Amino acid sequence: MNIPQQWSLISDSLNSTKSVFNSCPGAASRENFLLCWECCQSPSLPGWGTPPVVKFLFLNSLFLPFPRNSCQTGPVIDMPVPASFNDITQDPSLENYIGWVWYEKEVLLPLRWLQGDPAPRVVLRFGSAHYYSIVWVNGVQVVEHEGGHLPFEADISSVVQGSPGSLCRITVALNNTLTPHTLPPGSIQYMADKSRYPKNYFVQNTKFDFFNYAGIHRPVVLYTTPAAYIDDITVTTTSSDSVAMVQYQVSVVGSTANSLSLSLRDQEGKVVATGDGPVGELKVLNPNLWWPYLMHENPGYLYSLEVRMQAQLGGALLEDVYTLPVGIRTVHVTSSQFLINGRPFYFHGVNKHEDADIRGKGLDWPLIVKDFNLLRWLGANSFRTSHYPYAEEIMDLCDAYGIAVIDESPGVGIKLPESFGNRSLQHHLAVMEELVRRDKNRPSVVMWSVANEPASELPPAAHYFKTVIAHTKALDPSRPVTFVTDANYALDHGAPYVDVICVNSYFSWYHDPGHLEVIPLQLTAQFENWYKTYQKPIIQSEYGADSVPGLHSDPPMMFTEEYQQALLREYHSVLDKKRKEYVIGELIWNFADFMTNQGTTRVLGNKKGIFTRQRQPKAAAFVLRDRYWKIANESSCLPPAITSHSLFLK
Ligand code: BDP
Repeated sequence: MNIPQQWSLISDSLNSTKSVFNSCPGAASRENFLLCWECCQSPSLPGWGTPPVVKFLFLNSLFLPFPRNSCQTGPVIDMPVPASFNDITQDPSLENYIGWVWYEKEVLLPLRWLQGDPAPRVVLRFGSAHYYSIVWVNGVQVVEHEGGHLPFEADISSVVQGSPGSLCRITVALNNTLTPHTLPPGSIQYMADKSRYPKNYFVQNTKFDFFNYAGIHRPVVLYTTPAAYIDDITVTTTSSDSVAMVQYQVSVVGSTANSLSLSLRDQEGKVVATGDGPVGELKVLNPNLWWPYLMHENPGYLYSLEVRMQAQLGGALLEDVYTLPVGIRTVHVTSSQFLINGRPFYFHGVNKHEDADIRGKGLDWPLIVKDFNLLRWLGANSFRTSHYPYAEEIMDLCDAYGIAVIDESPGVGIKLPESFGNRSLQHHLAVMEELVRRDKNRPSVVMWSVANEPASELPPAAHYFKTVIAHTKALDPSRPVTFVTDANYALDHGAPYVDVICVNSYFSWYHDPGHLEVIPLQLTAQFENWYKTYQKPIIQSEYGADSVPGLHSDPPMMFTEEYQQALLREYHSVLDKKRKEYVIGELIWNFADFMTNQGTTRVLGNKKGIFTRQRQPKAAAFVLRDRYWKIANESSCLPPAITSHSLFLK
């Protein structure tokens, strides 16, 4: 196979796969392709009990799978990647399956990837897999990774370069079991009562409210780099009226004798600054700043930083090139404001989920683009990645469209006392390292959220959140850090360490159900209590009500579209008063209906979406749309003439 051009194999109008590489320094300017897979359940692995057996065939449009001779035992199920495996078949045991599954795929690598002096470095990269993965290439274990939602990769050069011309077998064992020490945490409960449950019957308990989809959720790619390569780039920016500084740091692996040159281009392709060496500063005169959507007529302005490395290795001259989008912007928090480029920013946005019919949490371009069109229709300028890091492809579009992101870790449902111990803490720190490494250069990321609704009233939460937040700030001093709380303001042990108070409340839903009239009093008290205690700006990070589309009642009753509208309006009347003081944002729960575990309060999932799971608007979407455009119109910098029919294409 001949792949002459970087990206040519898989590029599309959105540069979708290129963007994966952009967020993975060390992977640019390289040949790459997506894989197709088989999956199967497995023999037993240490520490995880005896698993049943399931095999998947890893399907993908770019490469036809090789004949299914790689899995020698057990039944094989065709399985698309990226996708969750749960909703692909008609088998309820796979839908609710907990344990090991195995994916397998054979590919033939281009010969030139396997030869040369020095030969290129061949890397296998997963955008994410849920939750615990072990990967083998030709039977050799190449990487082990704990946790979903974040990428991991392995240098497989030494394994594949020994046998040019033969098939390369990639095998993945994946386990979706959650423990009190994973993120998110969970626990397995064996039902011992033999009169009520079959032998060895168990359930997985979790303290979060979304279906626990599993599988290989994001693209898997193979790519090459030279033997000496750019491993990482860190960029931060500062600016005054007419000058901006872009500080950079580049790390190279595989050679000490190398030279680095950098050039920064504007959107017209003009070089506006150049630099060299691993550390430095680029000066940009009259910069185009990165602004959020609806805060400027040209939101999401991105420069392009090209980093070029040359290295001498064993008599050969090696070159590696990486291109990073760079947005120039600053973020500051005062006691009552969130400032982007020195101007007050009000978050009028949503909470989302990665969730859809059939594909579960699997990456799906049509859905992603549809969601961005809906966000812009709504007049939303921001979202929180509730309750885990979203795909890099989504984050790329946030950078490009100017959607501000509160980037949340998978720290959701940390409720058990043992989940505040040192083992959990160390894992949480490692996850924050992975998240910051992945997203640190993104202008759209304006704040980190380390958790959602932990049991922060427990005393060990103080040390836990102090440590996680301090660690995150040490990794990235340029952004504020928070976690999202639903604890009482007087009892919260984590709140002293956050920069912004993010509070969830469900007045007249979970509390005083049906009593809309209590909202003004209770919400006002909520804001005043938090502000009096901490003098920090506050975001209403969740509020909302379930509604079943098509269900109506007047006067409004719970679960009707009218009740959802009325509840939102009650919240908005208080938010309108408090946003003049110290409330700096409101994020509806939720952008769209999403699947959950089955339960007596869930009718085919959580129905708090203002859009259905199929992305049709409920009545509440129009309430929110009027509101968000009204708020946006208060600033003088709207993009020109936006109508409901505009596609907002850039
Ligand atoms: C909040 C959680 C969110 C839930 C929501 C709800 O943060 O994950 O889905 O409640 O119950 O407390 O709808």
